[in-house]
Amino acid sequence: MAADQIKRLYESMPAKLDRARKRFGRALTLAEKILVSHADDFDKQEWSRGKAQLRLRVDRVALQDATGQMALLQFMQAGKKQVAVPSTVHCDHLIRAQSGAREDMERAISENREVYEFLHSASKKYGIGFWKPGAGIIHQVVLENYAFPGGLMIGADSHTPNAGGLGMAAIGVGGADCGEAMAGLAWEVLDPKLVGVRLTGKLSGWTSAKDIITYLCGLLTVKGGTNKIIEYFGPGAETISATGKGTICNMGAELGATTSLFHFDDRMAAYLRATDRADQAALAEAHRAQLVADPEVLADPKKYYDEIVEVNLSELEPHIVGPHSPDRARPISKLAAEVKREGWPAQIKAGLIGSCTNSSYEDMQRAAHIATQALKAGLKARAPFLVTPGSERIYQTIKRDGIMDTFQQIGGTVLANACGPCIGQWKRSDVAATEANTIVSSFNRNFPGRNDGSASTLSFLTSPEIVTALAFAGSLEFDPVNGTIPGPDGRPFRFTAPEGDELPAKGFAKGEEGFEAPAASGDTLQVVIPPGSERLQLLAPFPRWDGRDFVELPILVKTKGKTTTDHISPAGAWLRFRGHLDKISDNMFLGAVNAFTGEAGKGVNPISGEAGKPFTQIARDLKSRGTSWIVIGDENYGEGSSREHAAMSPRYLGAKVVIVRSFARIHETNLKKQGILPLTFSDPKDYDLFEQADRVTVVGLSALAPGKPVEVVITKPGGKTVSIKCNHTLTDEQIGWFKAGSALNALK
Ligand code: MIC
Ligand code: SF4
Repeated sequence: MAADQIKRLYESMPAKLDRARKRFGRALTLAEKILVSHADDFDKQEWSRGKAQLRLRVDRVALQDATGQMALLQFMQAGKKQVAVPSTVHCDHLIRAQSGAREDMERAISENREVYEFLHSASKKYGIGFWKPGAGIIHQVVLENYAFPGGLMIGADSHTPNAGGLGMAAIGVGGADCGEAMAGLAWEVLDPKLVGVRLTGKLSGWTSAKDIITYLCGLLTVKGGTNKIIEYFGPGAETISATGKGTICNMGAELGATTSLFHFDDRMAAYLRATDRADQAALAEAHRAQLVADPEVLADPKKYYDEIVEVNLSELEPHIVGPHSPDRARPISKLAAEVKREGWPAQIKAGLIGSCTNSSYEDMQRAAHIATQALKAGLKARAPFLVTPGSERIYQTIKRDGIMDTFQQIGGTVLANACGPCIGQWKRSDVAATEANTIVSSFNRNFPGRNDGSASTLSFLTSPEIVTALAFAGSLEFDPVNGTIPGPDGRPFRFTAPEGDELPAKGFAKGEEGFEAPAASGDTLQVVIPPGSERLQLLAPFPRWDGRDFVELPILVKTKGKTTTDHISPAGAWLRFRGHLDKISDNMFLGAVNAFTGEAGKGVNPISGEAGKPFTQIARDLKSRGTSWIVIGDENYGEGSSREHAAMSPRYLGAKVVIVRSFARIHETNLKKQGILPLTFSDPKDYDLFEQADRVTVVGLSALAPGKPVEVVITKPGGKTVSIKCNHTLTDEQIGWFKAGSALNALK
């Protein structure tokens, strides 16, 4: 974003903040400052945390190549000539890691040509900045180029909050939200509750920014942040680099938080300067007071935040989380005992560093510092070591400064500047698909099947420096802080704590930037979608609600336990169909655990009674018979990714209602946007009432109203009925989406 736009925002803020202080009768947190200064209409807006629906004007929209396809297809349906807010597309998810950066890139460009051409042509036509494959991962590129203190952005990716490292409120949303904001509509979100995290003490030694967030994941759990903004402050915050802050905010997504952010400080200004934005740094410094919370808030945080968490960084131990969930946390010193107790395979089969979460210069230097110690001692890495740099800038800089060389000397492979193994784009041949095996990474997510498509892989997450040390030990039972490993001479070898500069002393090196600006006028340009493509399919509108109640619908699936978007609509090899709704729907519920059988991905056809069929086949059969169906789900349903395919595929194949114990924020909105009715049991125990052969009726839909519970009647096979109450969070406008068949239909 150009400095003059930021200047305009900053100059408009004081009056808006004064108005808000008057109206609320108190001082403001940083999150509130950003929200009120981006209100579509401050005076008409109701402000009530956890209750009001905010209508906001965002400064920027970011899309990546996997979710961005649907976002753009939906934007195109709005019939606009140009995007209404600055927007970018980043080609990062579709590059498969196989044999190293150069070959992987060549393969990706040929395999994904159609998709890249579509994204490129649409970007050019509609005024969107285009970052080519290889330019870097969306969140790292946004941090380096676009994030700024006090801004508000949305992105079609759940880790968009990474920009909170620079004091921006950056929020992950579905593609439909992005399409609408790009079409010029206000963007809506539930007024979040505020969690204040007060950091004291100082990061040092082995402990890094990653440990703050992995510790908090354990403390707050994967749903602890739902519909909340997590705001970090306190003296400890200043001991964390801007990129370290980015890591913390990035993984706030693992808490389900709406977003996370830090108050503006000198470390942010230093990062802005190092990334060629001295003008923006100076602007932020000149407006410092409005880019942090008011002094009254810092003096008595309990009064202003709904919850307060205190973390003393001087006492924090390095942490590691996993397997299978990012909130399964413990200090690294406690892991060995747990590995034994649980019988997890101790041998580490791969160590992976980088990704959008931990790709900073500081991360790379600290990891290389560990590797250098081991090399000097004559040790060899005992597990394959893979590095995914977050951007071309990072790649060129670590190459220039010899860091890459160090990684290569330990036998590491530097992959393309892309998501790669983090999103299952990892072609692995060293273990069989069902072989239990352990990997460690510095990524942010570790759901089953995520990295290599195998649910038997146990994935642990920790800081890059700990991953590197573990790769030398080759064992999960090694505690690099307190333990030793045998040196080449048999004598015990002990690592010393990692060190690294927060910013490169010689500045960032630059390679081929990979950015392409849009055309000045796109009117005569065409968006390229080859006819008959198996990668891209224009969208047809979903049918309108017919005005009738849903009567005796069969249950396609009742899921048990964790049902993330990776369970509902897996990524990996399926990424190739992200622009083709019909084809991608073949992956629907592949990872979902059937509560009736315990089996993943398969169920019973409720009409024919045929058992052991993939859910998608059953759904297609029901659809061909004109029968709609419902989904029953557990806690935090739809956790994880922002991919709206997890809502669109069910909608496309006939889902009408999803009833769960609780929802993750982005997925609940995605369901609403696509015209599916998301309900929660008012008594979570009602989950147990649903059995395979039941039929489910939703009563009184024409009287659907905000805040009013809905009656759901379960009809048992013998005809007996049980009536329960369910809640929903639909606003008047969202009820309009439901009636129109989707938000997009309502817009037209
Ligand atoms: C992820 O980390 O799960 C992803 C892949 O980046 C997703 C987006 C997607 O599914 O394309 C996300 O986090 O939203
Ligand atoms: Fe890419 Fe992984 Fe980051 Fe998602 S979490 S944007 S897949 S690197």
